[in-house]
Amino acid sequence: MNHTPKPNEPLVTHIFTADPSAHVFEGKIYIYPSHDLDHDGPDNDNGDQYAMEDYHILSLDNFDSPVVDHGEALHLRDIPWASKQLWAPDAAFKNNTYYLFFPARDHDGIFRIGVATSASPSGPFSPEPHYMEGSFSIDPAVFVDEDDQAYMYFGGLWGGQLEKWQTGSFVPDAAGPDPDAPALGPRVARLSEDMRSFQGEASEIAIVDEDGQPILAGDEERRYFEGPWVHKYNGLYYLSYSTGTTHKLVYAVSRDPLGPYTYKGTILTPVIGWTTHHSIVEFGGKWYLFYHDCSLSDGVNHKRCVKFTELHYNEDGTIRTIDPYAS
Ligand code: FUB
Repeated sequence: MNHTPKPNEPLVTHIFTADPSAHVFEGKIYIYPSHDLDHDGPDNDNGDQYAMEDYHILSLDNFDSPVVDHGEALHLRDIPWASKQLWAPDAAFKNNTYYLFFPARDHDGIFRIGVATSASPSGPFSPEPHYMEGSFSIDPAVFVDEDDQAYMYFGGLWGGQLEKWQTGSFVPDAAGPDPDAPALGPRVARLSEDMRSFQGEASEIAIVDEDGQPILAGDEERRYFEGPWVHKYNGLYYLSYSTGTTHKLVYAVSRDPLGPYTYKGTILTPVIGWTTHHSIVEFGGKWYLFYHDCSLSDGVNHKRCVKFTELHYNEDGTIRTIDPYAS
């Protein structure tokens, strides 16, 4: 079951995995993925097919060592506020504690974001009894800056419900902006020192083109859909994300973690399957992209597999586009 991983091949094959958030903790690579379930239920734009119930954490001592599956780290049954759909998680380390951030639907069917803690990066994680106040939608990604300030980026359209929060409250029937209006941006919140709550309300991030004009909702090649990730390279903040309907991973850069971010280009061309979701991490002086596709299930959207590949910067700080199937 445990083998040495190869670039652009499934990291593990004994379970379906997706949405990898990779971090270097204690000198090893830890991957916090979704754990996709093998079922024949409905597949729709609301994301009902993503019916996940637990998390397994994976680790690698380095890229020449076997992948370890640390087993169940957190289960839906142990999260009092959550009813279903444990979607894309992320993890962070601060205060000598490991934090696992995760979205799930609450008992009213509304996506919220919760936090669980552990003394070990591999868990098991103990959830807080309530979701984080002021949280909504999906796909939390937590970035801890060099000054130790932590930020949570989050939000996703369609099944992720971001459109429904445009007024600041949940409006069940709300649609997205018109195609010629600015696209909805991901949300960002500063996290409190104990990492369990937002410091103030979340704000919307602006993503603009090279002329400073907002990326429009109809610009599906570039507009934000879901799966944010922020990393820092040469003093610049890189916000990368999925374009959803056009199935790309793209990025924008800023000198401020809160934005505005200027759109730059494509990181990953479309993969097999509808969703595309990723993280970027530095290990041993090289940069890596972790992503998923549906190759392990021959293209079933909710049976995905995590992969990795090296990521390269050009001298001007732009990222070279990756075709995951180029030979
Ligand atoms: O895994 C469920 C959802 O699919 C994630 O939250 C999205 O980012 C997409 O990958």
